[in-house]
Amino acid sequence: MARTRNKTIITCAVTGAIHTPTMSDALPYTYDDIARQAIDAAEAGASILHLHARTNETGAPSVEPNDFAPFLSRIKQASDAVINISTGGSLTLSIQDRIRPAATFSAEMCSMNMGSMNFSFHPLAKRYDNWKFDWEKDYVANSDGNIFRNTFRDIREAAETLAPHAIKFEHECYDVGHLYNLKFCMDAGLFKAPIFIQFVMGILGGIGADIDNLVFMKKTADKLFGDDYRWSVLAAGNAQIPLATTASQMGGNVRVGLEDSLFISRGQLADSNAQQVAKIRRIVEELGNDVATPDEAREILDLKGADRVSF
Ligand code: KMH
Ligand code: ZN
Repeated sequence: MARTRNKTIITCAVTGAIHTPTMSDALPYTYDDIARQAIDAAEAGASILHLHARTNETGAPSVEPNDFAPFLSRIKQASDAVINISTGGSLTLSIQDRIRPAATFSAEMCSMNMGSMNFSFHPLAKRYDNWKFDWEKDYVANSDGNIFRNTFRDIREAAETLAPHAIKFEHECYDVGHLYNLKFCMDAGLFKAPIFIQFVMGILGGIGADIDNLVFMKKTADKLFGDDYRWSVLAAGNAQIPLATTASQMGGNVRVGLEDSLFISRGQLADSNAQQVAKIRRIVEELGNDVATPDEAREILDLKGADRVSF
């Protein structure tokens, strides 16, 4: 373990669906484009690929295993990156529907959202005029009234259903209270150390993306979990690269990808997921850290291995 402790794991969240309407032509939503961008992101240095699926015709969020299968198999053939399947799905779906893809494919990792919140991005509805698909404007505008439901009962149901698959969770914590939810669930025996926490920052409805808040999240996690956790930062929008840089200097790991930010620098849209991965990799390495390979990420996070997935 000591050999890999100073490595930075880069996760790339390739398409998203919960809060990522297709407001950039670079955002992949077809099977082919998701597969191609995921493979390119892995080649650029991402050792974990966090994946959602979309209905190819409409670009709408999908939790149908049939919408995951075409790109999962292609990615697996071309790359040894760890596949992390979202259980976030969409704001309007039940937990039973949302966990179906992770259970069907018995992935090495999947997300686990650690609390209910008004996950909102409604201000975007006023800022954009050109929507690619008909459903997008209403979905975005109505997010001010939607609860992203992740109750303790939901979390227990997801953890118990997925337990036989030995999936490592990316615990998405959008605020300090979610760390306490996670501690409660750990004490109840739902999750095993070492847990992997994603500090999610800058989502409206959750904690803001700034360094004071990151330090507070980290100190709180230290207090609650001691040495029993690994951590990473995902900051939405323009805060993505700056807070990932800070996290990497604090000993944490990083998540980038078009799911969380369509930008490569302030006001400039990214061309691809790989461009964001290459940028954070360059920064991480120039500042003195090494980037973890997929096998190093497996060792650090104690994953079951790519030979034990069902795709
Ligand atoms: N895009 C993140 C802010 C999930 O997929 O379960 C939320 C997310 C949740 O990644
Ligand atoms: Zn996601």
